[in-house]
Order: sequence, then C-alpha cells, then structure tokens
Amino acid sequence: VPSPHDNSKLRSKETKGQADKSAGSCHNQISLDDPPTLAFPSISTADFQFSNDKAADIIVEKVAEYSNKLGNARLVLVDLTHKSKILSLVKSKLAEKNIDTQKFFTHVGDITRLHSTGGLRCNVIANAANWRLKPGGGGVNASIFDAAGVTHVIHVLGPNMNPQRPNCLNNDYEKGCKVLQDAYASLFEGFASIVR
Ligand code: AR6
Repeated sequence: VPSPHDNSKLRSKETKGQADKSAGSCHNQISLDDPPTLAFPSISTADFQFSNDKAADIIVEKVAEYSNKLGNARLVLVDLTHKSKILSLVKSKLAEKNIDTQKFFTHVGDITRLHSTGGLRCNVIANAANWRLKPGGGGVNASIFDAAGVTHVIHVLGPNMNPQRPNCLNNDYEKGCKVLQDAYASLFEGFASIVR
C-alpha cells in the first residue's frame, strides 16, 4: 500500500496516463471492475482567473471532506500540462492531509481523451462551465462538447474574477472562496448521487 501523498506515485500515474497511448480505444465502456471515477478540472482558475493558491486550498479541503464519503470511488484532478500550477500546488498541499492516493490523484492530459489517450477509465467528468451552460467559449467547456466514453457530464459554474466575463466578483475572495467551496461540494454531492 503506498504511503499517503507519495508524489512519485502521483507522478507515475500521470506518466503512465500519458505514455499508454495504445490503451484499448476499442473498449470504451466502463467495466464493473473499474471503481466509479470522477475526473474534474480545476474550476475557475484559467479563464475565470481565480487565485490558483486559494483554489488549491479549496480543492484539497473538499477532496479531504468527500473522499471518505465516496466508498471505493475515485476523484481525479486533471490538467493539460505537467507545468500546471494548480496540479503542483494541490500536490504540495496534499502533504498536510491524510488522503488515500488510490482515492484521489492527479492526471495530466486532455479531459476529453482520458481513456483513448490517457489510459484512465472514468465514468463521470466535470465541466468548468460558462454562465449559460452552453457550448462555446474555450477551455474545458469547448473541448468537452466533443467528449466520448463517459455516462455523465456535471457542469460546474465557478466564481469569476475576470472583468471581461459576466458576474465578475472583482477580487472579493471572501465571496469567491465561499462560492468555490460550494461549487466543489455540489460537484462531489452530484457524483455521490450518481455513485449511489
Ligand atoms: N483537458 C483538461 N484540462 C483542461 C482542458 C482540457 N481539454 N482545457 C482546459 N483545461 P477553464 P474556468 C484546464 O478556462 O477558469 C470557458 O470559456 C485549464 O488548464 O476551462 O472555470 C467556459 O465557456 C484549467 O486548469 O475554466 C467558461 O466561460 C482548468 O481546466 C470559462 O471558460 C479550467 O480552465 C470558465 O472558466
């Protein structure tokens, strides 16, 4: 059993994810042997310009709260690149928490190609949505509308700190952190209701 917060384990999962290019593109169904798995991007930290540091605290806090309530289900934080700020921050903050590395880990890759390119089987993905919950824009939202191989997409509208987008919170992190905490709580509750 790996020790909690074994970063080499986290890294090896990422590496495996990226290296396993040939993984079963013809078997895209999740099997009963696979634990229920939610892959989610970091909500609000790119186009919505929410502080990476504060978001990483919230992700770690909410994952710690929910990972024990989810039975054998797994939570996977995904980002496109090994240089991802949010992935490094979350991994470093994990060291302070006692979270099972089988139940929560990070994955580098495109969230719409988790299985076909990443070799990771997930049955639920979360989308960092726009305020209209519609296709378009950029980021995860734009790519997810092409996605295949999952049974559910959970749309999560996070707090927006970008003045060029509607409902900007103008750096009001008191409100912003509360909204982001509620967003993750609601995401993980939604996943729990699917798992049940
Ligand atoms: N796979 C994995 N991670 C991704 C992908 C992908 N294909 N694309 C982006 N990320 P963002 P937000 C990461 O901007 O800040 C859209 O225009 C990215 O590196 O998608 O909540 C919507 O229409 C970052 O870590 O979401 C909304 O208007 C994370 O996903 C607005 O953006 C979230 O980046 C929402 O902004």
